[in-house]
Amino acid sequence: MSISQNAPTRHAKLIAWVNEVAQMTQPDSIYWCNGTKKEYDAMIKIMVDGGLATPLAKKPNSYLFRSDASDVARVENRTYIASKSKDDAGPTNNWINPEELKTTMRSLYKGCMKGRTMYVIPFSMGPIGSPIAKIGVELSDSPYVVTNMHIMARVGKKVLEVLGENGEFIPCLHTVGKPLLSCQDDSGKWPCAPLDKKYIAHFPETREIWSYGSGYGGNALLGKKCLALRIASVQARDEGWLAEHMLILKVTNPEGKSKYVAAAFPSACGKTNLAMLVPTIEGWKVETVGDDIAWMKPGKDGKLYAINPEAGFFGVAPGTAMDTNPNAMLSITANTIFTNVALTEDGDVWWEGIGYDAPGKLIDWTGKPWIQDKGNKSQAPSAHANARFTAPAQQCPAIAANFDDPAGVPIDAILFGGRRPSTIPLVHQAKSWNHGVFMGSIVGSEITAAALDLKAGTIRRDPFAMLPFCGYNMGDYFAHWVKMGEKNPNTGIKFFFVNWFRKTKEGKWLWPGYGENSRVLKWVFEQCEGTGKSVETPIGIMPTADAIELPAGVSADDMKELLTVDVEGWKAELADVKQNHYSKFSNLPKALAEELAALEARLA
Ligand code: O2Y
Ligand code: MN
Repeated sequence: MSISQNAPTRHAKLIAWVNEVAQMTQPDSIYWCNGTKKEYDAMIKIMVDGGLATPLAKKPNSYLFRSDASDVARVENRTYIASKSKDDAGPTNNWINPEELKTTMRSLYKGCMKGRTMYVIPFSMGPIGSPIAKIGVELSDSPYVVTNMHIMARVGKKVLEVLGENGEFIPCLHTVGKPLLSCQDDSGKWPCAPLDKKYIAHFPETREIWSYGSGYGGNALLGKKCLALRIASVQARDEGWLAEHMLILKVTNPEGKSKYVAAAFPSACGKTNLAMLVPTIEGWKVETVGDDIAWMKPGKDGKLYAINPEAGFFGVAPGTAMDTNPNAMLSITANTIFTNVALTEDGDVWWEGIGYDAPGKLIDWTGKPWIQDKGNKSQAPSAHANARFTAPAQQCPAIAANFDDPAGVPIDAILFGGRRPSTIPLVHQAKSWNHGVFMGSIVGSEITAAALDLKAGTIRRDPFAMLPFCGYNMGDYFAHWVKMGEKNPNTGIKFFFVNWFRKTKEGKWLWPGYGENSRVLKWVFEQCEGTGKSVETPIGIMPTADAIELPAGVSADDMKELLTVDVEGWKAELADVKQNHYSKFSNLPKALAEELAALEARLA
């Protein structure tokens, strides 16, 4: 099969690769995506006709999908960094020999698209043509992937124009791993391969992504975690920039002055809520630039300029409600893809934590009838814990006007955080760039259901929230951060560590979170301005007792506890960092060992 005549490009390398993959996977046809609404609608029609998508009467141009039970989340134990040397993947990644993996995967890919169409999806991560953006091309046999990529990235003809005849692109190969015999179709069932045949593979040296057997989220929408974090982190190291698992928001004070904040939180810590926060404090405004990923490059003025490489949100549905995240709820009233949520009788969606009772008889995410039984605490949820919505970022009422400015936005502050019931105060600020890098390197959180293969309820270290997403040795990644500080002394960036999840000994939340987090953002803003009320402590710079106005329900004693330096707790924390975390890295940068020693000395 030769495809050069149909290809809407003269990029010889791209055409050759598409040909080569087609020879191997043997699709019935090849379709080059152009990114139009007509194309989106045609893909949806294929899936509605095939029984894979359900139109939602209550949400215009929106559809519900139910995935297979083996295909509900990112699969970290099937995700590989296949660098030539194991050491380059480092102690925290799943390494495999690239040649061995390619041999295994090639035999799986052989004929895997039989009975299906192979879609060629040219996409840009970041505004098309931005000096910070990168181009990828995903080959996939999934129309679900095509429609989600339409929302999550910039797809189509314009991307091929920018790519020209010789432009650089990242090849991303994806299949659901379920070839169809002649005259067979999916019979309304989500196609994928069994768990032990799923592979999410990254080849950092050749900048390639190969994904097999999953049609879900981060495993299949390859522009997101695979390209924008795992491969981009390697490019960023080599090219002197940062590809980070960070939201970006714009805070504006009552006088109209704005600051840009990037923030890294492990999965399931309310990152989307913070990105779309509605402030409770008079006159302050928060706008969304991105909810998950930030690419930051040094500008001519020495500051770091960030873009959100994505064009949409792939947000967790359960827990999203008008009172927790109204902007997310308003972003998903139309033109949205829902996956693994429950369906109401009148054609709407429902999930646990949506803010109102389930209206009558539902169909749960597995396709079975479900009636809410509030008396039954062990009732299986109607929506999967990792059920998702895919919605265009432009639909968010809080989207910043410069969300897709190709030049990016200048970052003033970087926040780290995690779910930490004890020890870590509400907020503290780093004394220097390297102290900030140290803070990022020790991020830890209670884990939840976002990763299929990890036990819920325990705490894991998740440095910079990049543990599942760093495409190379994490010790080298820390060193890259240190080097970025040395090479860019004039960023002006201040680092902060926040913790919305402190509990009393009795297990009561100490801080209300959500919109009230704007009080902490206000202090961050003031610290960047040099007007905040602060005090030096052994762990860093902290707000004075009266620096942050108390929200309703938080007493002065609660605030005192939230801002206490728990010396014994910190000593235990640092002992844990040394023994169970830093000890994994034979290449830990000296600067971080020094930060740790200095903090120990200040606490002694
Ligand atoms: O489970 C998945 O495939 C998606 S995971 C995800 C999606 C959007 C934003 N962040 C994440 C994450 O795990 O960090
Ligand atoms: Mn994420």
